[in-house]
Amino acid sequence: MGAFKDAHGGALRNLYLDADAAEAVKRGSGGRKSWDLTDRQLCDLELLMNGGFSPLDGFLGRVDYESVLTDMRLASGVLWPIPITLDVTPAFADKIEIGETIDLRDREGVLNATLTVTDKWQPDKRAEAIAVFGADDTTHPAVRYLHDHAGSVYLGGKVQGIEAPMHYDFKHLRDTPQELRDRFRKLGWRRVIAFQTRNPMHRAHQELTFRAAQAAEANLLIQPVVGMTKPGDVDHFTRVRCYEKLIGHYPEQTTALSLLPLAMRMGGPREAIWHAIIRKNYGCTHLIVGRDHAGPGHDSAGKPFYGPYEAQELFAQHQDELDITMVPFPNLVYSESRVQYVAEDKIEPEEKVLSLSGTELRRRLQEGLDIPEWFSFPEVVDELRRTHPPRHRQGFTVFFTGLSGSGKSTIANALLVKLLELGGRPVTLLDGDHVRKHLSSELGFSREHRDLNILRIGYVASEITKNGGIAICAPIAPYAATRRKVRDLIEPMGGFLEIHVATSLEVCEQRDRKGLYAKARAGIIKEFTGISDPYEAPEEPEMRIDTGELTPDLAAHRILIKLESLGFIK
Ligand code: PPS
Repeated sequence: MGAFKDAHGGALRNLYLDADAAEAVKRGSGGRKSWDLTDRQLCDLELLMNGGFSPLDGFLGRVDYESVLTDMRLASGVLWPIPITLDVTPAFADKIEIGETIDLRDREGVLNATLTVTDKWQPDKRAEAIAVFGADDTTHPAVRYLHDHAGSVYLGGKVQGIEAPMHYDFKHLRDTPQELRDRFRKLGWRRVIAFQTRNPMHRAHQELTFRAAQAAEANLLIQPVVGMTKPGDVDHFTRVRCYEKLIGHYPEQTTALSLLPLAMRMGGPREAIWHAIIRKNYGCTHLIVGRDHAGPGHDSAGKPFYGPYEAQELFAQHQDELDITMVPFPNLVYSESRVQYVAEDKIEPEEKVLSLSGTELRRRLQEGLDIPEWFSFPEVVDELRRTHPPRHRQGFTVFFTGLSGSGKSTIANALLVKLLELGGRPVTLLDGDHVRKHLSSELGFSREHRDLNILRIGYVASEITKNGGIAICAPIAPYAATRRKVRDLIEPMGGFLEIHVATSLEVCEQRDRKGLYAKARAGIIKEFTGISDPYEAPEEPEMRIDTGELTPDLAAHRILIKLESLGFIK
């Protein structure tokens, strides 16, 4: 076979020490430095230790790293497309000597592994992004991760496994490569075709996988990624419940479901080859590669990062070297006249095709609208509806911003009462003054402290929103960037409405209900918003309220109408 098999005979790595040796390493950890693994590093470590990343036996050293970037191969010549690196902070790296062994721990402090450091270097992240992902464009999630989250120094070296990362969920669906290989052997499955997915599976996916398995005369392994996928994807808990429902739609005893704790990079063609090597390690003989495999979507110019069949093409070029066979698959679309799914390229010019985009599916879920049976199985849709209730049952946050004395609190209170009158969801008011008393009493009004204050409010509001409640926030929140962070925190959890109470400084100062403006002018209160501290007015709030024109009652009423039009109240 090809170089991959020659290099290590197709054998699985198992980096775990036996129980006694692991115990001894744990006891000796007193003098060693310790690195707290990020979520992504923990995913990578799990697959290094259990052999999912065979033939790797640790985090890449510099020579291997550079060779992976330029040639898609380890220095030994073995095909390996994605750099598996341990990124750390410069402060941590400075303390580490080459040859030193360090502990690798999860966020609870559990000792998962040790790393004997052979390499330490500062990577050229731009070069890495271009070599691996094709562009240094932070619209690509892995490029964004590389620049915004990954540490600036890489450590390389061999790993010794002490303890596998703990998973409390779906234990019955988690297998190591060795366990899956053993299961296939026990079941007599000699040909196994793997299907990789990070999305809920609908009828088209079921058809595609079933037909691919038939064509390859193989049993089917559905192996969804549950480590890290593309930000914004449906959470894995919901997806796995959907897959469990779907599995009943295959002929009995032909199909297995097993979860893969992989941290995807959305690296398209390179990622397809990586997925193949991993699936081979898990005992599969075939891998389905569809349209736009592991695609990250569009770049900052609005163009797709990779061509639709680029992953299939790169795979085909390396097929001889890979001890697993690609089963390329075109997109399937639903033909109304044939009442079945048909390969996209087999559709006649006049044939009517039904389709439902991801955006349309989300809209229908949000609005509680029908999702047709040709598109998905009713049990799968029910499962999706449980975690994606229609908007009128989701939580939301109304975030007021405006100068001191602009009328935020008065309108917020009016809105609170009107929402309580409507009933159905708990409502919490996080007013500026109240928060400063109960949540942020130690904070002042420097930019740093204001940001902390607003992020705390954002955090509490996001929890309320996530749990289906209503949060009304009414701080000054003078900085646009901080408000943006709060929006980013809350929007994935439910609704977010920014409301600018746009009362002018002159009017606020004229009213001066608390006498604060007079004190600010006299220099008694420092850093006072509007007088001696900036206020950045929102450019595109969901609503702007001019309290010169509207009474608080009417303002609150207008907000209710807005909420109704968005579907958040019925
Ligand atoms: S911030 O910037 O969002 O953290 O401010 P916030 O938490 O909303 O607090 C604003 C209330 O604190 C009083 N106060 C000040 N405001 C602005 N600047 C300075 N220096 C200041 N010192 C005290 C003021 O009463 C604000 O209440 P509201 O309800 O906005 O009038």
